[in-house]
Amino acid sequence: MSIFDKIERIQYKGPDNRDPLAFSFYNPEETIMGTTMKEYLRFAVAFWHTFKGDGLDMFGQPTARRSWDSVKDPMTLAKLKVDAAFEFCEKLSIDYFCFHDRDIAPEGNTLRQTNNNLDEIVRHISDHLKTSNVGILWGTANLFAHPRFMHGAATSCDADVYAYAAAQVKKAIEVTKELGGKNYVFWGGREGYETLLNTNMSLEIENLARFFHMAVDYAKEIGFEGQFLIEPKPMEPTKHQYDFDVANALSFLRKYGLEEHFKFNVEANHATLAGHDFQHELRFARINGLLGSVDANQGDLLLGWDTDQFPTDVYSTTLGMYEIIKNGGLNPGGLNFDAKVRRGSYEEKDLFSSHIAGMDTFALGLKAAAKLLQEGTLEDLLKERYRSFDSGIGKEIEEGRASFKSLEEYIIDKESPLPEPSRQEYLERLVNWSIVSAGR
Ligand code: XUL
Ligand code: CO
Repeated sequence: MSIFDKIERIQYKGPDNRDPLAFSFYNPEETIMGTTMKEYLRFAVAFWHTFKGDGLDMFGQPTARRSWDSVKDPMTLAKLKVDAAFEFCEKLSIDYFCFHDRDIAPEGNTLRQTNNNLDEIVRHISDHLKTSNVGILWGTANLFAHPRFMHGAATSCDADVYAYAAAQVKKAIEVTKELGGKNYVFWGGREGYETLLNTNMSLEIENLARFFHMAVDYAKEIGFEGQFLIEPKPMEPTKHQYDFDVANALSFLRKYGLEEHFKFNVEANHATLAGHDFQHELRFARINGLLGSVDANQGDLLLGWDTDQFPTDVYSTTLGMYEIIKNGGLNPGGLNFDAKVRRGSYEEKDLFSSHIAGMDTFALGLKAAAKLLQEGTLEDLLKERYRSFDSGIGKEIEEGRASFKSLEEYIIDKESPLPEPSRQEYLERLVNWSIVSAGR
């Protein structure tokens, strides 16, 4: 039985293609710098946006028209959406999807009933996994939608809510393991505060660290070998979220002895909300050996909230893929489209063409980044810029042999130094060149 029966399997038609339902740049088996595009990009669909999103916003009603709209029974609907997810991924040649526990199965009256619902849907997913190439990139727990989490989950002021969250994550890790999930994500949706006037910040942060330690211990106990990922975001829905950005979350991980158990899931729109660009967050995670996975989307810089748009800005994906290539790829992570179609793009066809737009934009970004690396000018100029650290006094500094006294002695009678120009405009032109050249 087919759900998207009007859509055929999406084909690659080359750079001149204008068909919204065909790829212009994403050619899965094409090799870029010795690796297939498919392996570099490792795309995933976000179950919540694509199969749960209905176009509802703060000002207006749902707009989406879906073939499952007439199905009312929650469990029948849940199974149908799983069928839809597999068909959707297969038609797009996307090998993974990501889910929150509550995306895939409805809640019951108690956690036990909810877990039973979840188990039934997990069995349904497992049946699909037997015959499909599609798998799970990561699972996670929704600890932000239900009213019980209004003051947070692992940072709640209420110990029963904390216990509920722990039990929920325990189950979500089990389920992710059962489905062969490659990673498990922690996004601290409401792990922050609205006002410091009622917030015991130190207790909340310490409780969060204890929560993560319990998760690490439990994963070890049940033999879950997937990578744990923290997904930083500075705010929204809270005024301030504790995992503000990669740098902030890294210092938290280090302070509480958690660094070796986690990597980062960097989301483009979260980076810009934190006042960084996408590349900054990727770079900071990468140079610390902690770039694990990516939530591929983009924001609108003029709107300034988490708009979760499909990534169509090639400049940003080029610089993003530059970091990802230098990271040696993302495996076992990938590029999850944590992105939703605009409210006006309400047809099922738009679900396909938006993913194609995102995939093509990342594929072109990958090709452009590879051009930049292979052409080499950027790397050469970078090396050149820091060459004073390759010998003499610079080498002494780099090797930790310098002191304030030795540096003073070295410089005191010299003429004032003048570093070389930055050549930023030329470098930006090189990025333009790489994009144009990759698009040919
Ligand atoms: C919210 C967000 C989440 C996480 C998973 O901004 O990005 O969807 O990716 O909980
Ligand atoms: Co996300």
